[in-house]
Amino acid sequence: MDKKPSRRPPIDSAWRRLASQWWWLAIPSVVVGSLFAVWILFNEAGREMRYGEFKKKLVAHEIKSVKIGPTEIRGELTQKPVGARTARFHVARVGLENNDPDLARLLDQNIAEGAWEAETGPSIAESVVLPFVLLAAMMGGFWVMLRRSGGVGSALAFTKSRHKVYQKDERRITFDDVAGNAEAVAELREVVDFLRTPEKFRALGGRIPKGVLLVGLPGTGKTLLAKAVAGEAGVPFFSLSGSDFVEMFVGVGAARVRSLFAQAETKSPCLIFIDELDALGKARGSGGPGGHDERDQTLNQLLVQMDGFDANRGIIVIAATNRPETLDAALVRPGRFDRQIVVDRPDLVGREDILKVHARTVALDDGIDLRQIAAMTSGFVGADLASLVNEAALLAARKGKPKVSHVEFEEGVERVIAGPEKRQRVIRHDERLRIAYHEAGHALVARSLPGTDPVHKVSILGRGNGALGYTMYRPEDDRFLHTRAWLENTICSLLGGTIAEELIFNDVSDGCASDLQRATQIARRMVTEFGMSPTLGRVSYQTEGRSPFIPGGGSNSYEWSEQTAREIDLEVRRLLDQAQAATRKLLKERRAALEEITAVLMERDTIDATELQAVLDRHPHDSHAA
Ligand code: NHX
Ligand code: ZN
Repeated sequence: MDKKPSRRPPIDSAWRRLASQWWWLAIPSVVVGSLFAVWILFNEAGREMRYGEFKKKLVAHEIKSVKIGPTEIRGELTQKPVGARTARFHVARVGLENNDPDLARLLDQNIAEGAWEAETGPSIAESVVLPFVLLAAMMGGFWVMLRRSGGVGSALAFTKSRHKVYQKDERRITFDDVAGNAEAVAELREVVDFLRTPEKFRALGGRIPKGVLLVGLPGTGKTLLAKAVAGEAGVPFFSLSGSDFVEMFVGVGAARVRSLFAQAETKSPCLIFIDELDALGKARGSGGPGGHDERDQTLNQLLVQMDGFDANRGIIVIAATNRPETLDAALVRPGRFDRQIVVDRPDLVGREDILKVHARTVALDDGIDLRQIAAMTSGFVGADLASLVNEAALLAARKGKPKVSHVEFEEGVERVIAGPEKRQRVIRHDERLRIAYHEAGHALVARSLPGTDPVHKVSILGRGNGALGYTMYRPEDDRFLHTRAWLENTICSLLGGTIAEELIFNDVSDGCASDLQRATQIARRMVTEFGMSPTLGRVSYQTEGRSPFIPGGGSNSYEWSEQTAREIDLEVRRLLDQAQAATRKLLKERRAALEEITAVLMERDTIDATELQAVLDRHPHDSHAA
C-alpha cells in the first residue's frame, strides 16, 4: 500500500549534498594521518645516550651524523648496535653541557663535513601544519565513525530539520489510493474538511483537532493515509520520522522540532506527519541508566510546540505508532494527540480492494480472480500485498510470460510469508478455527441476551496489541448505570468465547485469561460493592478507597470475618458457575448460528453488525429463554 510518490528533491537537499561531499574529505585526512604516523615511527629517536658517552663515541669515530637541536642532539651511529632496532640515538642537552665550547670543534674534527648541522627548532611545517593535519585526520576519522554508526547523519546541518516536504503540485495521493481502510478514512474526512476550510471551522468556534494518532501494525498504510489527507485537502505535507529527532547531541532534536514547526507555520494550512512517534514519545524517564535527556528534551519541545500553536492556524499533526501503550501519557492528553484512529489489518474485502489498487500497474491475466488471492492471504497487511503483487510480476517476467497469472500469485504468497522479516502473518489453520469459534461464541451470546451492549464488529485478524481476535462492542453512549441483568449477561458473553471452544473441541485454550479476569472482576464487584448477592445481602465489602492515613482505614483491618471472606469467594464462584451453565445451554441451543458465524469469520476474517444480524435472522431463537 505504501506506494512511493514521485517526489521532488526535498528543500534541504542542497545541504545534504554538501554534507555528503564533505564526507570525502575524511579519506585524504585519514591517509595523511596514517602517513604522518608512519613517518613518526620511522623517525624513531633510538637509544638514549648520556653526553659523556656521546663525546667518547664521537672521538672514537663511532658516529656518522649529528643534528644539534635546541633541546637534544640526535644522530646516527656508524654501526647499528647488536640487537638494536636502529642505529639512531639521542642525547638530552641539559645543564652545563648545553654550552660546551668543545663541541663544535670535536664535531668538525670527527665527522665528515656536512654530516652535522645545527637545528634552530621545529620548522614551521612541523609546528603549525602537522598538528593541523593531525587534527583534521582525527576529525575525519571521527566523522567516518559517526557515519558508520548511523548516529549523526548530516552533522553539518545539525539543527536543520530533515523532513521531506511534499508540495501541492505533486501527483496527489487521495483517498482513492487508500483501500481496505474504510473506517480510518471515514474518520479522517473530518480532518480534511478542516484543512480545506479552516475559516469555516474558525467561524463556528468549534474545537479543532490538533493531533491525530494513527495506531496500527507496520505496513497497514498509516503513512499512505496521512499523505492522502494532505492530498485530499491540497495542503503541503511535512513528513518525518520520530527517529530523525533523536540524535547524539542533547538539544539537537529539540531544535529540529522548533525548526519544523516554524517552517510549517509559514505554509499553513498544512499537515505535519511524524512516523514512528514512539521513537521520541516513549514515556519520559523510561530510559536506562544515565537517562535519555536528548529524547526527553525533544519530547518536551514537541509538547510545547503542540500547545503553542493556535489550532486555528490550520496546522494538523498526524502521528503514527504501532505501540501506543508505550507513549508518554502527556502526548495523548486533550489538545495533543487526543484522537486515536486504529488502522486494522484488512479483511477479505479490504485485501481484494488493496490488490485492485496495486494491480492497476501490472498486466494481469484475464482469468485472474483477486478475491481468490485475497482469500489466500488472511493476515497480510497492505505492504505485504504490495510485495506480493511485485513478487508475482517478477516471477512472470522471469518465466517470460506476458501477463501475471494465478500460479505466480500462489508462488508469491509463499515468498512473502517466508520473506526477510519474520513477522507473524499467517496463523495455523486449526488455531484460526479456534479463534473463529471463540469470537463467534462471544458475539452470539452477546446478541442473544437482552440488554447487553450491541456487537459492533467481530474479527479474527489480531490487533497490534497481541490479541488474536476480538469482539468489539458499541457501548451505548448514554448509559451510565448498569443493571444486574446487564452485568450478569455481560459475564455470560465474556465466558461465551471459552465455552464455544469447549463445546466444539471438547477442550479449552489458555487464550481466555483476560476474558476470565474481566468476568471475575464483574462478579466480585457485584457481590462486594453493589450488594447484588442474595446470600451476602445488600452490604458493601469494599476495601479500596479508604485512606491509609486515617486510623482504622488501613487495608489490613478487615471489617468482616474470615467466614464472610469465604462466603464472598463462594458467591463469586456461584455467580460465574451460574453464568457458565446459562451460556453453555444457550450455545448448545444456537449451535447452528454459532457454526454459521464461524464460517463467515473463516471466510472473510470479519463480520459487522449487519451481517451478524442477517445470520441470526436465519437462525431465529426465542432470546428471552435464558
Ligand atoms: C496466549 N495469546 O497467551 C496467546 C499467545 C483466545 C482466541 N496463549 O479473548 O487473543 O491468548 O475475545 C486485549 C484483550 C493478548 C489484548 C485481550 C492481548 C488477550 C482475546 C492474550 C482470543 N478475544 N488472547 C479474546 C486472545 C492469547 C491477549 C489482549 C488480549 C483468543 C484472546 C491472547
Ligand atoms: Zn475472548
